[in-house]
Amino acid sequence: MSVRVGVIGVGMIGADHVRRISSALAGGDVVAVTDADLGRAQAVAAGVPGTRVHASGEALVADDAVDVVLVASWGPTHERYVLASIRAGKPVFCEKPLATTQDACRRIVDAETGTGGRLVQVGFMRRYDPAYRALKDSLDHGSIGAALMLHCAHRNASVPSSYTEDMMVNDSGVHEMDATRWLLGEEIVGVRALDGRRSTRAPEGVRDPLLLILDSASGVLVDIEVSVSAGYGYDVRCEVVGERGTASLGDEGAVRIARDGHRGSPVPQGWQDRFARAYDIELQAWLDAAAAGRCTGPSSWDGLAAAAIADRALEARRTGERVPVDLPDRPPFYDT
Ligand code: NAD
Ligand code: ISE
Repeated sequence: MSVRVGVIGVGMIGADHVRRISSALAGGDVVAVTDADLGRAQAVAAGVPGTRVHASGEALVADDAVDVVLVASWGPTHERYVLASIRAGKPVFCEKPLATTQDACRRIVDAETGTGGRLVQVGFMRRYDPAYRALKDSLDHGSIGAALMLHCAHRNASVPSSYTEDMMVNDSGVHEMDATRWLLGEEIVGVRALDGRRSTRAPEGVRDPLLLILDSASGVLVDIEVSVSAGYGYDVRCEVVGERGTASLGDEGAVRIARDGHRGSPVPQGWQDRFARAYDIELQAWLDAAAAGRCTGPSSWDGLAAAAIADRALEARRTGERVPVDLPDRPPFYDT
């Protein structure tokens, strides 16, 4: 049986997810879409016969023909659509970030924990990426001993003109905040921020690049470079320094070419190609879980924990100080 999917926000990734569900994955049919730009929604719907266009996200959530909701609109709009889905009792996949502040995530957690079971999966797709999974396996199996430090880089070739400075933290760096918690299996307790020399290619009004330094409950130090106008490509790196060795993300699927006196492999140009398999795997897992009446993967709690780090990182960038990250107790609802 296929679950009937409604998609809110069909910009770059929303349209890609519509294509993915309609032509690459099993067990899901896109039946409805909406977007603040209705022309865009109509264009996407035209590519999937039988898909209806709703005038608002709320109308899409209320549609009886929609079993599950996928939210891929801009971050600040996620909260209202996730809350609407929870109120309607419908499973919802929300692209990261769950919401752009810890307070907004708290409202989602409070609403979800008042229901009979999890409804929300957050789109932290690094957890499904084969290279990240292999890295986590090497840590979990003790191949390099206990982790001491993590060096991460998140480089975008470029970003759209709508990109704001805070997004370096709560839209881009938030991936590494979640990946770090997941890889280490522990919480972050403090964050510092340092600005690098501003790139002449930096978007207007954006101090780019940025270095964040996180420390974990057990004392692991994590540095995260966020660069959003790297130009040469989309480059996501992670190296774990352990007591007995190091482990780094592999170049999953990359071909090495030797020619004309050079040897090397192409750099992905965007998240679309670098994480294509991860998106497939995470959304297939979401569809399979929904068909089985379950909800798995990164939870609202994970969304809240990442937003807590992002909020403090923004404060650290403003103040120049190390800012502690104090998470509230995790509700037992999220134990399984
Ligand atoms: P985008 O600007 O290309 O698309 C966003 C779409 O949302 C636009 O079409 C816009 O018109 C629409 N929209 C804005 N406000 C809306 C509202 N209130 N109701 C309905 N539609 C609305 O942006 P994007 O790059 O596709 O990003 C969308 C979301 O996906 C963001 O949260 C972003 O962080 C996330 N994202 C995740 C990944 C990933 O690697 N997991 C990659 C890209 C984007
Ligand atoms: C975008 O929203 C994503 O999530 C991409 O994966 C990330 O690389 C980019 O910086 C974000 O803006």
